[in-house]
Amino acid sequence: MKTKALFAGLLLVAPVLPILSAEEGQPGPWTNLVVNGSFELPSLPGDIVNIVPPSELEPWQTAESAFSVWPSVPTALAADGRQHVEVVSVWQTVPIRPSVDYHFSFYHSPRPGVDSTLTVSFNGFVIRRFAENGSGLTGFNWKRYGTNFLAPSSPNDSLTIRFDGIGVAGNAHIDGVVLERLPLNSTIRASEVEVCWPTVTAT
Ligand SMILES: [Ca+2]
Repeated sequence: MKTKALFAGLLLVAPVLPILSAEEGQPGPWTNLVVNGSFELPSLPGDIVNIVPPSELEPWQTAESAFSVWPSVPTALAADGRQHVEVVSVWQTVPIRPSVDYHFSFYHSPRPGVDSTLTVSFNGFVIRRFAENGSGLTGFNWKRYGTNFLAPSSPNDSLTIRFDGIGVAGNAHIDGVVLERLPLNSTIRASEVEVCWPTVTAT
């Protein structure tokens, strides 16, 4: 209980504590390093599923010939904004710095009526696999996954975040992909952050 109180106090005073300043040319903490993480660009008209050439969603990439961008409609809302994507293969490479703490999160949902699997990997290593069973769903059932991690100390200045989906008649959907540098000094490690950080979930 004392431990909880300590962390709660840390959160309350965090905004006035000195934090690491952004280094020259580096984005500050809480800047989303993922470009177009909510798939809101390009802004697509109407309430139909849009088949979009990969070049229009760069720097997102896919092994497919197009992205499938879904609109938010009253019966099937997006998790963030008004657009989200169905995953066959979707990835983006972002710059990171070694030995720095980051927070990664995204929303995911089965496609209604479809049973599928969603795999998430960092630089080719699978960090999580989700069973996405949309049987019985008439709309999206969004869940948020979040985790903190310490970037490796070895020289590695980029991180490829990749989503892969497998489904018979469609695949899982993602939205609101975020990678942020945590505004903490190096004496606080990920295990402590995970206890006190209010937005970390594992669903
Ligand atoms: Ca969105």
